Amino acid sequence: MELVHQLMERLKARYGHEPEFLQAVYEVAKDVLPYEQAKPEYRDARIFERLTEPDRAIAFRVVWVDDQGKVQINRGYRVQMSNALGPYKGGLRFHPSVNLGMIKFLAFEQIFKNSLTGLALGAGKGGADFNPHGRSDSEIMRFCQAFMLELYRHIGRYIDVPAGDIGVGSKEVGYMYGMLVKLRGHEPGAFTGKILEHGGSLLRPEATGYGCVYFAQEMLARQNDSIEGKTAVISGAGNVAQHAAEKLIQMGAKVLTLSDSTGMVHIPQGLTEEQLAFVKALKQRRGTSLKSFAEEYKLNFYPKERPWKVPAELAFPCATQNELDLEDAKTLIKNGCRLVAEGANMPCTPEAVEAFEEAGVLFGPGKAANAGGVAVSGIEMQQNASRVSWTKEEVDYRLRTIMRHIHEQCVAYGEEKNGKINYMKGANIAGYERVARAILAYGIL
Ligand code: NDP
Ligand code: 2IT
Repeated sequence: MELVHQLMERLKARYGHEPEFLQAVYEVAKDVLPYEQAKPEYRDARIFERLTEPDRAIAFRVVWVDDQGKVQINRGYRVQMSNALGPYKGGLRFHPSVNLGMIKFLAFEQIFKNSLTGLALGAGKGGADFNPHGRSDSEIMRFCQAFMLELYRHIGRYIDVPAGDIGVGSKEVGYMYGMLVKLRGHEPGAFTGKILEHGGSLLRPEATGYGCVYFAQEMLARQNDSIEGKTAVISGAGNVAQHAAEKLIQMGAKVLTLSDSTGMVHIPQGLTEEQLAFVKALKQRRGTSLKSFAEEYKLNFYPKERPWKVPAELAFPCATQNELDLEDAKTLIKNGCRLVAEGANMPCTPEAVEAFEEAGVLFGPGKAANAGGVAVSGIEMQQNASRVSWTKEEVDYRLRTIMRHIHEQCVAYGEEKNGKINYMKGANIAGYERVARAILAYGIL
């Protein structure tokens, strides 16, 4: 642990103002550095430490005109973290809290996640401090076009392939990809999360949420248990939360909550498909509140609250980072929670993760549990490369196979002496091992 401490001190001196990045590195370092020590080739090549420094970080100005005719100025980013396994790959986040440190944390997580998929995907992430809440469609279009006027220089199907994340769905991808087509011609493999007509893949919108539930199913199956009949709490009401809810309902679970940046809604009878359709329609417009969903169906809405006080057997944090802390973890454990699968990136604080592990709660870290999204992005790239479109069944089969494979790797690298699986450790080491082999073979670059 001395080694971990020394590395963190070095990084803190340089990046003390990037708390999420330091948190993400620490969570991997505590498992990977001791492992690396036992492998002289990797240790001497300082592979893990090299991975904490991005290949490059691009920051740029985005200027656009709002509906009132006023000039608006935002900051855009693309962090190209590692292309050891393939072109840089990862989403774009549009949220007022975006800064370089946040994008670095997400790009760093992406290294291990993308490696776990087994596909030829490097790691990157980007975004802007643009707040889409309350913006008109034409404002969002102009922002996306202005953003792409700079980003296009840095992306390409063999170089860097962006996709969506918070605040970026298929609509925003359409506007950005449209600008790329205008500037450079068709290159479907240079962007994923596209609509079908632009070369998108069936099931890409569903993939992160569905994959997260498939991963939870694998964790339960190893204990001869299943999702059917279980109660579940979900945070978030966006892409990941909606599709996690959809798959949980299909598998016979009862979804008791959803949440958004304004608060939490409690659904004691369990979310119905009709109610889910209402939420999907509501959230097509960014900046709308779940309060109107609660009003429509006479449900209780709790402003500013998160779902973790509602007793449930399964928990799926699917909104944002650090949205579930130690107190929340203790409450969930006290109320009988058996499994937590992270749909979001780093939604649980390190203290919460530790509490789950100590209490024997099955804990699926985001880099494993939410890898279904980037996996189907990889599958979209495969279809684009061969100019074919696979059926929903074909893509779903591939997604399930990849989630099962990720689970197997977590088990292989994360089994403790007592037979329990430390999924975080398993995901960190399995993800690292594949990247390390690739980097070592390139030589010192
Ligand atoms: P969306 O923008 O579709 O939805 C995000 C949801 O989280 C919204 O309900 C939003 O509230 C809520 N939210 C966002 N920020 C905050 C905040 N600071 N506090 C409280 N609530 C917040 O994004 P996604 O569903 O795509 O992403 C959710 C998470 O999943 C993120 O962590 C993302 O990195 C991760 N992820 C996404 C993947 C994808 O394929 N999209 C793949 C893998 C991980 P509101 O509705 O009020 O805006
Ligand atoms: O966090 C993530 O894995 C994503 N936002 C999806 C990335 C992608 O390239 O599909």
